[in-house]
Amino acid sequence: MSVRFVPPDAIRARFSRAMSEMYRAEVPQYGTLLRLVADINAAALAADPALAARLDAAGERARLDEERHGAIRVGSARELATLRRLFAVMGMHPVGYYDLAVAGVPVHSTAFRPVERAALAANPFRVFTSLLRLELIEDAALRAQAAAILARREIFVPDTLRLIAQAEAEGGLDEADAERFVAAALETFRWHGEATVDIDTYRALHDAHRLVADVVCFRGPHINHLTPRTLDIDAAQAAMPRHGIGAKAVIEGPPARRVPILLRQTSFKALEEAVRFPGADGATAGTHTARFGEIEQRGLALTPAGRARYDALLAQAREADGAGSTDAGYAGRLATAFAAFPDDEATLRRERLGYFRYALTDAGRAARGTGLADRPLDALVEAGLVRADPIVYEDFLPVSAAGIFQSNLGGEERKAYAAQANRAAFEAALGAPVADEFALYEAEQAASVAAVRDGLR
Ligand code: OOG
Ligand code: NI
Repeated sequence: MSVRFVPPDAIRARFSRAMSEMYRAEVPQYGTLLRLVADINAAALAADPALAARLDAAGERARLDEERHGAIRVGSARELATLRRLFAVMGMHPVGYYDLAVAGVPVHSTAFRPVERAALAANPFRVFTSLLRLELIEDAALRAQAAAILARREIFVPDTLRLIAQAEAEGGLDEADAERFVAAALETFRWHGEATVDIDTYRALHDAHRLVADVVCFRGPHINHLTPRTLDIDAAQAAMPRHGIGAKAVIEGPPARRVPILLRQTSFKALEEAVRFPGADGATAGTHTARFGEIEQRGLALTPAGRARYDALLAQAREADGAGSTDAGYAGRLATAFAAFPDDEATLRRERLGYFRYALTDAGRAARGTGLADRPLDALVEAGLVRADPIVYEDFLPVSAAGIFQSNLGGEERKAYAAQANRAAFEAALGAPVADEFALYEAEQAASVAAVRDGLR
């Protein structure tokens, strides 16, 4: 192998930057969000040196300014499977299965993201990727029409397809081809102000579900938001109106806590944008609403036991009086429900509710060879020989994702589709299984424990 390949981490970092620049040019409010989040993060780090030191130690501080996720929606198995290959060139792999039909959104989804710790530290760019479930369109004629429109479109430019195949065959891309690849891949996610269908077709698909129109009526899966990561989402939520940005009513996910867990998210409502619809007698002017902005705060990854407790408490807050999550009392109900969830690291760790990365302290390194290697982990931590740092949650939350979708699909919570989750169908379309996110966190924790024990031996 004589060519020098650009590492996938570097291609991903370039792609993430290029997407961010494109979206900032397309949606100026996104630029405002980026500035707001940068200010809030700088203030949070200055106010909390311990947090800054910990993020430094975990390799998370450097990535913070670059950190964001995006979201796209596609319409066919071929599109999804090709995206899988495209993202693989950049070291992004499908993790997790999210069923959104239960929340009245006719899609199921995965997140393409780096999986190794070093890759996450280099650049954690993730793309939440949804596949339309055409079978959930009730009207058979409309369903067939949507399928026919999707079958005709090509969302990738020829260079993208060629360079994916080349990277697969040769094991990577050299500098010039990596550059070409990023530029070509970007084209798939660009906004098009011109629909591919006439306005009547758009309206019929829109009436089935706004999301169906969004996926079917355009040349490609325009990036619909990019989300920077903040260290203080409550400050971000409060700052949005001051910057002329209308925030959604409630922050999705867990309430504010001393130890952040999982993922909290807020967004601004999707923009109503001018679109031209082609027709026999020339184009018709109309609008489409899809693109928005979002901010997230990430915290401790929970174990299955922790997650089950989270899901139960969230359901309790949402279902009290059947009120859902949009009314004024929700924040209070959420805080009340989560009073039952431990909020200090030691308890979360001892009760195995969250995942931690373990490492020897100086005292621990000094204790090498003193017969402590097989002592219980909790005892080693309490003795100050081992430190435990939270492993950050790198994934998404289906209930939150549904809330984000809904706030951008006209506000109301929609009724669930009767259809079951169908992970097997999703993986068949993807052409690969999705990784189990819990297994990834578990493996990282286990590797850190093994390293600690080795270091003590
Ligand atoms: C994806 C919504 C989900 C998140 O952060 O949970 C999402 C979409 O609107 O396509 O991005
Ligand atoms: Ni998002």
